[in-house]
Amino acid sequence: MAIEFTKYHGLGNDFILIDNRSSSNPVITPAQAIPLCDRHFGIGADGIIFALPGENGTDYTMRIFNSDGSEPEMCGNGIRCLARFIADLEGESRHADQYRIHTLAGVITPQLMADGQVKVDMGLPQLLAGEIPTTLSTAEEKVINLPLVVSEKSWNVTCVSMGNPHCITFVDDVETIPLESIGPKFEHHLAFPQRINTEFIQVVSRDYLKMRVWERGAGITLACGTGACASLVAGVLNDKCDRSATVELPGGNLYIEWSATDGRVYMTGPTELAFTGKLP
Ligand code: ZDP
Repeated sequence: MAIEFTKYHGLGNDFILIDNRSSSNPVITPAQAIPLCDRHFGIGADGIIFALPGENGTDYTMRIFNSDGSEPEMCGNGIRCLARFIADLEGESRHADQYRIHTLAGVITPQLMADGQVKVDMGLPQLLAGEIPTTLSTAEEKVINLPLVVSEKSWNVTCVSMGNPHCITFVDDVETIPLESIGPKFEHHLAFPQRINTEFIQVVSRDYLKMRVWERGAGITLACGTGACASLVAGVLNDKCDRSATVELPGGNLYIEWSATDGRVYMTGPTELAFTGKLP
């Protein structure tokens, strides 16, 4: 039976979306996801996302496979695309502008805004080394501005989990970072038992950050929502930025806020439908 799919992207971070509402098991396996995500032999995407029936009283469940077939806990740009996809699927029968989505990182709540953007309650960041996870500190300690040797160079890193793990380094100029060569060395460093997403951040001002990312399981991408959230949190922990800021990524801008009131991180950004198609 032909499987229909829809391609969406958030700032060029692109995903194959599958309507999986009639079953709790993804209709595509991680092994099948790899060639589908391939940009030459397949559809081309940074990952594949399934809209599944809600678990634990939520509206829907999201699962995602990276382009290498691994399964991350969460995906910021992806959950914005998922919210738009579900709204499009529901069409006339849609009665809410907010969804409660079950993910491996807990319940995440995207909201469709009147201007077409999607604002997501990304939940609480986790900061303890044991939660990231990383061995850069003892399990109950935070990892803020600690040295990590990669490629014979010592980098000062801060680690934040947004459900998925992130390692953030502040640099003077993100353009000079040889992402292609050092990204994989961060990703597979022994200090990160679940591997890691790696962000390099240039602080332009206290409310404007410039970011480049090497994603776990996907490599260089044009944007990473969880990464932008983790980077703002890292900026606040290092007193380099305010609690809200614009994060400029190669694919465009996200607006991120770490609320002083409820401690949760809010991400606002666009999504766009690219095309629909059928798998043979
Ligand atoms: O944690 C990981 O393995 C990431 N590659 C997941 C995808 C993150 C994403 N780019 C985002 O926007 O948060 C989708």
